[in-house]
Amino acid sequence: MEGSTSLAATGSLLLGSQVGKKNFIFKIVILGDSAVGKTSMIQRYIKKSMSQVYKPTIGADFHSKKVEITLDGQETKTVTLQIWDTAGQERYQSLGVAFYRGAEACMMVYDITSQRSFDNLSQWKSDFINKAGPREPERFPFFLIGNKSDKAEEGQRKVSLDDVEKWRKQHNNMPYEETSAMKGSNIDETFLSVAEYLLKRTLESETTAFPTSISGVQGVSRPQSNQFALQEQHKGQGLQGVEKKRNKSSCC
Ligand SMILES: Nc1nc2c(ncn2[C@@H]2O[C@H](COP(=O)(O)OP(=O)(O)OP(=O)(O)O)[C@@H](O)[C@H]2O)c(=O)[nH]1
Ligand SMILES: [Mg+2]
Repeated sequence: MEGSTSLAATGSLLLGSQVGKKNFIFKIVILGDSAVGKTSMIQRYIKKSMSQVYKPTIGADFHSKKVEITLDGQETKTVTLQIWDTAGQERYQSLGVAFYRGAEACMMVYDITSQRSFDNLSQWKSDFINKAGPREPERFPFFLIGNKSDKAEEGQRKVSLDDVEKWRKQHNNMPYEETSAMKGSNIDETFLSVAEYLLKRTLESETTAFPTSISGVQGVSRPQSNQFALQEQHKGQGLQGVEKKRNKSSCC
């Protein structure tokens, strides 16, 4: 099942659990300042289209998408992502508790042309931790996304990649990706890497007694902890990948 659901229908969801043998459901919360493109990213991912007219999200919306994932050496698993699109506008912030609870990953989005949206990330993160109350906040999987990468090609990047690198290092080497909901660049890949991470972590925790039975995601060598596995995986692809893209666009 794919699509969007009103909040009224969200009460009885099975979250973060394996249902039967092959169905995994993961709740992912997307947050960040107003107009950074959270809704657009989700629309692009689920519907393969987005609106250029800005319509602020009120409260939150939730969407679901099924993906098939094959980890190295594993049979294909079906994963259902429940993606919670939250409102960036200040006036809805008090609603956060209900929307954040039970999240298994958080995608923190800023707009690469808005310094303010980047400066507010730390506040968004601590607010999420306070409201969602994860058991081990320092190990909770946060992902940093710089959206509107299409504007970098037009020379509109305002947030320096050095600042991004510094910030993510201060935040436990948070994995970083750049996306353009407008062009559809790196959207599917970013959601997929979150889904792969969550699936891998779940499978590993189920087989702790047999630690050699699970290999890394996309060829990543066996991690010491799940979170570090992802960080290592992204270390080589995140900012360096961005750097490559930037060079490419400036050269051609
Ligand atoms: N150029 C460009 N514009 C984008 C991109 N993503 C979103 N936008 C535009 O940015 C505006 C805001 O997008 P939304 O997706 O509604 O932003 P939001 O983060 O959901 O905002 P709130 O719901 O208020 O929190 C819209 O006019 C989009 O068309 C992108 O990748 N590139
Ligand atoms: Mg929105």
